[in-house]
Amino acid sequence: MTCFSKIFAGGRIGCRNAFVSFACYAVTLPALAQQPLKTLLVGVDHRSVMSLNGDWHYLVDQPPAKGLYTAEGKVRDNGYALNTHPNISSGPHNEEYDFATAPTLKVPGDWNTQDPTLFRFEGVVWYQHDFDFQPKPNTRTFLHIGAANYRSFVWVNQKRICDHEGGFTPFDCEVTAALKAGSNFVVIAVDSTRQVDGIPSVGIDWFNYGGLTRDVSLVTLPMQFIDDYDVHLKREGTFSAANADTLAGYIHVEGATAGIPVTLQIPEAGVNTTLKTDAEGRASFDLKASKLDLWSPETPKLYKVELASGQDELTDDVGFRDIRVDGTRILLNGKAIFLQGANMHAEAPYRTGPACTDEDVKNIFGFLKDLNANFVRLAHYPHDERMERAADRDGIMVWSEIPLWQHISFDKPEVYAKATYMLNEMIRRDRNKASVILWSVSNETPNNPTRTQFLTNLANEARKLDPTRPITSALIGPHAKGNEMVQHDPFADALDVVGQNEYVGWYEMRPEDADNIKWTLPQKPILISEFGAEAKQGIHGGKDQRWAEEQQVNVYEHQFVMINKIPQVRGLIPWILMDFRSPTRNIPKLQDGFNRKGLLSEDGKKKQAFYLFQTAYKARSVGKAE
Ligand code: GCB
Repeated sequence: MTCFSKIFAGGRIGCRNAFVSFACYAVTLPALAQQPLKTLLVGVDHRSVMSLNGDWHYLVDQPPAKGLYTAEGKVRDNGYALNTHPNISSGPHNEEYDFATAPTLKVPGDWNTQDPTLFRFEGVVWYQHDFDFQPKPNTRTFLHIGAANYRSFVWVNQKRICDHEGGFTPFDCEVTAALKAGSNFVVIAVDSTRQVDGIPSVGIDWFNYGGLTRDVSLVTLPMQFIDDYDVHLKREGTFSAANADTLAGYIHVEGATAGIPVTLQIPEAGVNTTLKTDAEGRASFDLKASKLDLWSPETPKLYKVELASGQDELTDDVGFRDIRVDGTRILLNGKAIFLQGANMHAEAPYRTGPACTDEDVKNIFGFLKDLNANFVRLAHYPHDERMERAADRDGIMVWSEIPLWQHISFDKPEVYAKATYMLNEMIRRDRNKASVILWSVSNETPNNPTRTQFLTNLANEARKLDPTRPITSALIGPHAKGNEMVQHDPFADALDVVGQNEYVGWYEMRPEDADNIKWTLPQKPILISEFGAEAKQGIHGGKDQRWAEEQQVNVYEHQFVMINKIPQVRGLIPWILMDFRSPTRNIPKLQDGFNRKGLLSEDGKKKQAFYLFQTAYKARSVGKAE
């Protein structure tokens, strides 16, 4: 095996380790996910649930987190998890903690922005919450956690229930046997410590918000219930708008044996059918609907899809559309499209902290609409499900990504298993969202054979999980040789749509050099998935004055000249819609802990570059759909 030592993302200094060499490992990567997906209920936000959002008591487990981990790194079951109380007035001294009198944090939310002493804390925080519950006979109850960053360990009434790794996808833990009538409590230890073998790994250019960052609820379901479904426009050999009336997919009933009836109704589309589960509890279908109004940014039509089996029923809002690649074109419902978008971290405008409320999402989509965008890249991990719901309703197309960002331990099979797990969780949660048109498996990873094999396997896994959407990734490099830039990353071969990140005019060369660059890029649809420059809102100056808004505009104007000369570019995704917190950005008075490449400041103030894009997108003056 050849040992490769490659330069990765060279030329950019400061925010990253630019030069990395890779050891030689002979690894056999599993072709498919090795672990079964733990329970993940699809469509929880469309079910009636008992919300556990609100005030949760918390305790900080100072590193090395002896409250959670033994010296050997095992998880303790006998400490804070028990939620016992100290003898304060009499009896022998016992416990050294007390959730009942501890302060509280709001859930959903991070701990960093709620407790000033925890602003930079990365480690273990314990959460505790009391709730009343009345079990109903013949039901099963799940604790649904929208996301907890990064590892979570869950106990209910002192029983260890489950754990989960991954900071941006939901998980459901069955708590039926642990619950009792009356008062109950849940204790969750959340560990935000970054790990070399984590996804993402230790180096990130965003803020590592820790905690129960998304909604938490209890979901009570009948013994047999619908846990997963996929209802989509069937992908035929060639797309024909006149014949776009066949729906396909499946409904899975957990706990069902073969022959259990499942009904699928979409009244507006004339669908009313009863299916039967197979031995795995899955009822597949392929059926004619009446002529459908297809989902598109111009007409984001959603249908009420009603599913029922036995005692369980669920209604979702689903759009139907066809997305595919044809040569270097991206076709939506058979029509070539050009994506006018912006990148976005899951950060709330005005208040910072993770975006996790309806208000946050409304603000973000307000900006996207104002920009005349039809597309958003939700970087660099799955965002709150509200984002895709809003995108479905508002007609904004979405790039959705798992957090394989830059330096990942690509040589380790267990990391591959984690990656497939996260991919499964992302696809399972969002496959019924018409707005999601691209699954991305990575961002800016170093070009070497181990990485390429890992990501190619992962791209194939994504395709297998969902054959209806193109697969993409954001590539980085090459370096300019004179005015030539040739993208030779072999991983592009495994992609349907190639994301090309480049920072000409900021991390390398001068803005005007962009005018003369000759790009050689794969003959596939290319999205310029990141480009831009920092500018601090309110600083004005000449077009070459770093940090001035005028300079950011200048970089983009030259980028537009360059991009207009690349025939297969099918989308623009400037980095980034809004300034975002990043602890690696430490120039006082300019950055102050924020990456300033936003078209908007973190408090929603528009920089001049916002207007540049607003005008260009309105006029459709940069790039062509075909
Ligand atoms: C990139 C990364 C993004 C960074 C950005 C930057 O290429 O994908 O996560 O924040 O550059 O600003 O350096």
